[in-house]
Amino acid sequence: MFDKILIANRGEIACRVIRTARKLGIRTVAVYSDADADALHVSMADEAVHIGAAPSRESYLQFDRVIEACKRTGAQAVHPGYGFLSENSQFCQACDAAGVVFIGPPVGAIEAMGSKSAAKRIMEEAGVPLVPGYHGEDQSPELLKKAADDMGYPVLLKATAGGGGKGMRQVWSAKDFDEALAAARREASNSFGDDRMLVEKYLTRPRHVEIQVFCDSRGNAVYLAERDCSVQRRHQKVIEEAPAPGMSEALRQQMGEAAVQAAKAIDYVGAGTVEFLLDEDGSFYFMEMNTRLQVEHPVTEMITGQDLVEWQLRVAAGEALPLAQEDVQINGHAFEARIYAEDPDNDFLPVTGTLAFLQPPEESAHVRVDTGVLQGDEVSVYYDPMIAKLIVHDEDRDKALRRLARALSEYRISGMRTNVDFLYNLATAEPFRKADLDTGFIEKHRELIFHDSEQDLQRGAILGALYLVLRQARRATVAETDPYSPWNSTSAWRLNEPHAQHFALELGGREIAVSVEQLQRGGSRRYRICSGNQTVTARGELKDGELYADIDGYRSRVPVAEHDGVISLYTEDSALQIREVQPDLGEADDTGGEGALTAPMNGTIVTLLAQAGVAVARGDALLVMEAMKMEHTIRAPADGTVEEFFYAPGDLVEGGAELVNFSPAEA
Ligand code: MV4
Repeated sequence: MFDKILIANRGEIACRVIRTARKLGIRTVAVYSDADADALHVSMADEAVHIGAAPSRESYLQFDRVIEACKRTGAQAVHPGYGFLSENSQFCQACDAAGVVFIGPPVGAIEAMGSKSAAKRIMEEAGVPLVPGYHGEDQSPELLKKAADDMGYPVLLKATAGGGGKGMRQVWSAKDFDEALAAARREASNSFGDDRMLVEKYLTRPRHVEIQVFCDSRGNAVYLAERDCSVQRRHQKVIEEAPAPGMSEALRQQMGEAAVQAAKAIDYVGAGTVEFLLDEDGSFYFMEMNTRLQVEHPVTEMITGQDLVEWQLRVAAGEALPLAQEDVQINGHAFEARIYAEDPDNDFLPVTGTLAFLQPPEESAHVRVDTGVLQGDEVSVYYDPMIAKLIVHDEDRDKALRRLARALSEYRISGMRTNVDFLYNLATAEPFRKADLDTGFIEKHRELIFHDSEQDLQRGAILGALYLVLRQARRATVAETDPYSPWNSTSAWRLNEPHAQHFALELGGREIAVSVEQLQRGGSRRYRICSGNQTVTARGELKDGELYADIDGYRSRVPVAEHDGVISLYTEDSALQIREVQPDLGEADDTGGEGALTAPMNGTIVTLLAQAGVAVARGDALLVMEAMKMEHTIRAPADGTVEEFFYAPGDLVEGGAELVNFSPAEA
């Protein structure tokens, strides 16, 4: 076994490999870019070598520097993780030439699977089932059209040089074929510089089921059950599970043996994944083979009880596979959800920023969190925006799914948008619970999954407004000298009028109006809160970073985090990111000089909500004035202090009159 290995990767997979190496008593060397100098994987490793600037092409893909780092540190082997150099045959060759063991398959296997069409030909010869179709060299339109007519429509045109869903075009009838072929060729030529096509029978509701295979250098090969990865968005896996729902032992054996056959056809060694399309009638067809450890390998680990990185290390060191096929056991069910810094309301575009608040669910025998980041870390533009993989296991699918939903509801992240709510909606969607899976799942159930209903938003706004008035009250109390002084009143009380505060809250990409009326002062404050068509009676308390809310008698404890003006409320079924919409006070120079705030129009001062000389936060209500039968809350434009109020409650003010002398906090 190795004494020292180098991990040529970063993030969660680097941390994950280091954990197993440490378990086996193997010393570890990390490599890092400028952007990862303080990254978790660097601090976890025994040694670390800087290999270049932040962009991957200037660091993690610089395989000469990686090999140089192996030589410099005496690392005997290199684990490539996934992505980066993990399927780079040149890197594999360079390792061989340098006498560094590449923890993965031989270079010939990587090359054989590098071309989708070459891979299909190899599998065909090995007797691995392929989707009925044509993938020959003769590319004449007449021959391709005849192949399509013979197999029957719909068919799928796939660019030979394509992959990952790129360069695919459905053709539903013979009359559309010629035009579709011409268009697919133009697209393939533009995208890949290669317009060769293959034609396949189009499977209308396939599932993506992949088999984990493992081969050692002594001719042994096993399959470690399967994973269902059908829930994808734009060919990116979102939630994976093992075993595949509804998989019979017979079908598992058939697919497993086909996968082992595929691996043997290319003299495979190490961890590999054979991807199949599983049709509704139980037919399965080879799609591609990945010559690396997959992101989703933990679900296989959870149901088999095996550490696949340990298997990789043992096999790379020349040992035999730890288990024979008859010893492979499957226990229970596992899910993996990929937690990403991305904005579901903005087409899932990656977001960057600081993980201001990061509280994963508590780990246990049932809950595992594979991550490469800690609270306070940056999610940068340079790399995949993965925050973590959340893996759960239990004795059956229903129990495991309940654990997934709960763990997602306990995953608390603020400082940037994430896909956690989207994952929660997915995990709790009835069709997902019923395992009604196919590769079109997300599109088909879009309404269910993206359901920020008006009701949800209003409930979120009500909770947000309760938090804000309680926060106000606490600030006033903290500052109080005389608890009954009108200057400390936060009830917006005024003579002969119901006293209400109005908030405009931004959440779920919408602006929601909420009004809060205090029903009684002092003691345990009660409020009437209205938003849209919902009116509730609420009371609450802020304690130890949590909002104890009682909304119409329903009590809940809601963890809260605030960062950069964003309030994150972690309710049972979602993480609400709420921002108070600031009134447009114009540019700083429109407020009559440094710090002064002016009356937006003629009106009457209703109440002062801050105290001169007491620090306030950006967005805190300073005073309320009434104009044109509307209340206007004047808020702090920044963190700072009210030096002086120029008016008192009841005063009439003209539009444009200076109301407050405000001093922003030191930058
Ligand atoms: C297919 C197919 C239906 N019929 N081939 C998508 C990318 C590549 N992995 C192969 N893909 C597909 N090939 C035939 N003959 C449907 C897909 C497909 C898909 C496959 C697996 C996982 C997700 C997918 C999403 C869309 C389409």
